[in-house]
Amino acid sequence: AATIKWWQQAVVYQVYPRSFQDTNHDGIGDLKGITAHLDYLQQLGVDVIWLNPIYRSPNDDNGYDISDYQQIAAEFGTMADFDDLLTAAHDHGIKVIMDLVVNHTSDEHPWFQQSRQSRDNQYRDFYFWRSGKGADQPNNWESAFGGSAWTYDEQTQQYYLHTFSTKQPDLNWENPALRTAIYQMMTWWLEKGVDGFRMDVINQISKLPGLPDGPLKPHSQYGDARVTNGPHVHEFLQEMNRRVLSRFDIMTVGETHDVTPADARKYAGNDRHELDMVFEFQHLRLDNSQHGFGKWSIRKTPLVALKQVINDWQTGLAGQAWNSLFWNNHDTPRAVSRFGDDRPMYRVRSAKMLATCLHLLQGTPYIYQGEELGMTDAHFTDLDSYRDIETLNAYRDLVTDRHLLTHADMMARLAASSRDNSRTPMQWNATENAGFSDAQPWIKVNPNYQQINAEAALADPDSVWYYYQQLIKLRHHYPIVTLGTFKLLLADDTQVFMYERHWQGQTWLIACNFTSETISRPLHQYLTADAKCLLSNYDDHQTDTLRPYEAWVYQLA
Ligand code: ISL
Ligand code: CA
Repeated sequence: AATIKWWQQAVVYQVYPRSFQDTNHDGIGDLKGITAHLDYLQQLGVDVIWLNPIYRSPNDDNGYDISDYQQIAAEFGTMADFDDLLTAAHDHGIKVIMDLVVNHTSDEHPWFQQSRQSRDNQYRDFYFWRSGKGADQPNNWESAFGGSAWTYDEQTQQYYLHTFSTKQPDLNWENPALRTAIYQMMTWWLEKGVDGFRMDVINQISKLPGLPDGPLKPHSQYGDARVTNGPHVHEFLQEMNRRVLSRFDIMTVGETHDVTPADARKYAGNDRHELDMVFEFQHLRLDNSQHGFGKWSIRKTPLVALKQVINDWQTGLAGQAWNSLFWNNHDTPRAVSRFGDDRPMYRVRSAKMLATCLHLLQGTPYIYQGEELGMTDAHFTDLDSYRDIETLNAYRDLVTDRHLLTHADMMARLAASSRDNSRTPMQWNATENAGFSDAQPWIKVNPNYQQINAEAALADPDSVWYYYQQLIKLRHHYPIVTLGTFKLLLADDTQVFMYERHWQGQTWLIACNFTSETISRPLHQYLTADAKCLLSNYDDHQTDTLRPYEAWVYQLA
């Protein structure tokens, strides 16, 4: 029998520190604020927290531009605060994984400061420096956040590569000295006792030698090895595993934005000695990939396509690699607003339905802070409310500079897709600023905090919160949730997501109505006479009728 690895049975809770809890009255969440809520997380039942970057950073991209990997950002606290958090988390039975951002640093990192000094500086080759082609940049690549992926530096009269903002120069992993420096830094954190890493855009660390021209955005063209899933990426990860990861009992999850199940079997295959699992984004791209403005195009995710993608991943990794499961994170809209229905009459019901659907798949589920409350998108209506560099750059590009969209049109698109939708402060209670801070928060609190907050959720046995607690308990109690194989049913049904799990002669049946309609299906034929309902978001059950956003889980045998 397969032994279960701890991270296969774990539920991870993602903390976005900037928006979790402020304790020192500056409107910015901090490490002490996370420590203060460990009881809450323990009560919810999560096993691991993943912290978004907390390192020293000029915050051009909210901490994804790191200027010192071994210092804590001053606004988040001190290294002593971090040590306290780690110890307290472990005392609560909660592990802590860190965000590892090693595709790029900040341009204020000492390595880059050195690198830009002269063409023969010993750190020059830590980054990609190239001469222009005549008056042009070295190649035609565009940055993920708009504009050229190259910035000219007067000092040495060459360009440096940045696949994200100008303040995020890409590191050159071809250089063994760079790799060793990264491994030393990782080892330092692991020796401190952290329990693993979430690796930012880790499938971008190998660039195609020669950095050739091609489609403008090499990082968002699937299969384009100029930047993504490049020729040496597996070699680098196997080396990292050998020199660092394999020496510790940790979990690793790679953020890999353009991968298929076949790619994932390489990054996270059982016998590959690379990573434990990856985040894939195919299921989050179904509502925008077909249209002219990329992520700024809005449509409802078609359920049949969503089921097909999830089926591909569930079956494609079974027995060979391991899935991560998530509906949302700090880069996406919130699950209930995007895949469910955030209107008051359906919010709770649809949030529970989505949780049911996701948590009973095979893989490790990730809960993004506030998801357990059914928090909704910010739906900001004025540009001043936005903070995110991607959002502000896109507005400037599409509205101000190129006049491709009107202000009103763009505001509607931002309200649907901006990364700030999920970055508003955690809603703890109904007091001012949702109990997040007694100073003005760095980004506006969602005004619905009066109704949607942790205190209210904990006082209501029917809340989304208690439903998540039950799902986590199911996972911890029944091995079938971790080990069972997945079988999709009703693949062509446009309204119902239904699947079975099978393990050692046992079968579970999970049914979810993704719509606000009451629908009839002859579901009794899938159930046995003695089937037992383990969980549902309605109190009573009529098996051939699914009410709006109804979800249930039956144990058949
Ligand atoms: O956010 C996105 C688009 O809206 C994604 O394409 C995102 O840029 C990509 O998944 C990489 O994200 C990660 O690295 C970025 C950082 O801005 C994101 O917050 C991080 O999750 C650069 O470090
Ligand atoms: Ca603070």
